Formats: sequence, structure tokens, C-alpha cells
Amino acid sequence: MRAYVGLGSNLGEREATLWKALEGLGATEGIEVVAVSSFRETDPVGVVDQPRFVNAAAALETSLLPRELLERLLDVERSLGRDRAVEERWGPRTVDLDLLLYGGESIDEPGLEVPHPRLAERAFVLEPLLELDPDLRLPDGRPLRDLYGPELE
Ligand code: GSY
Repeated sequence: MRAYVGLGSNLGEREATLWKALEGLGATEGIEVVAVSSFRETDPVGVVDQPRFVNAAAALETSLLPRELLERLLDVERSLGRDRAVEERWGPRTVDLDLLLYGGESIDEPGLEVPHPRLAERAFVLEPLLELDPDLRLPDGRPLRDLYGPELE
């Protein structure tokens, strides 16, 4: 299955952390990292009084189920020092790995929502996704490029 993951960091060595996260994902049985977007520095969205982020997206080919893939993303975050239990909800983080798309599936389960619920609102997510595949669509068939515009955060 083709899946897309969003990556972000705004603490520490941001680019190096994102590369380590990609290495961790690529070293996982059942995950192949097939493409990585360029890294871009972005203004923080939500809580604006925090350091700038580096964001990117990656295309994965995976035999893991969505829940297994999510667990692996959380494992890699933890291995890079992220502790979701102690951080502020919209605050700074060493690394953030979001499951954005999993094939053409729509999933709405506790702790697992795909497509990612804020995907359509965020330029820092849509831009790297469209760089990877300008023809990507949401499960309902809407092209991602139609969601992208100057009014986005
Ligand atoms: O949602 C992920 C964490 N995050 C980000 C981010 O990754 N990039 C930008 N630019 N702003 C953000 N605000 C939050 S929270």
C-alpha cells in the first residue's frame, strides 16, 4: 500500500532529526521509503510564538496495516526523544510524524484518523505532498491541488 507521512521538527537539529526519522522508518520491516520531498522552513501555525519548523513529506510503500504503521511512527518519535505526555498540545516538538494518507482509505477510529484531519488546511502539509505527487487525491476523489490556495495557514 502507498502511504504518505508528514514530518516536522522545531527543536534541536531539525533537519538531522527528520533524516534520522526517515532512516528509522526505512529500517522497518514492511516499510520502504520511496520518495522524500524537499525540506522547507515554515512559520509555526496555531501557537505562533514558537521556533520555525522544518517540514517535509515522505511516500512509503508498506505492508503494515494503518494501525501498525501509526504505532511505528510513534515508536520512531519516541526513539528520537519525543514525549507526547509532557509536551504542550500545539507547542514545540523534536519530531512529529503524521500519517496523512493510506492508499485511498478513510479511517475514523480512536487515535487513528486518515486522511489526517487537518491535512486540507495546512500549506506545510499540502505543499510537500503535491511536490511528491501533483495528482494526489483524497479518498472522496477531490484532488489535493484543489485544496491548495493562498488562504491556507
Ligand atoms: O502539526 C504538526 C506540528 N505543527 C506544525 C508544523 O509541523 N509546521 C508548522 N509550520 N506549524 C506547526 N504547528 C504545529 S502544532
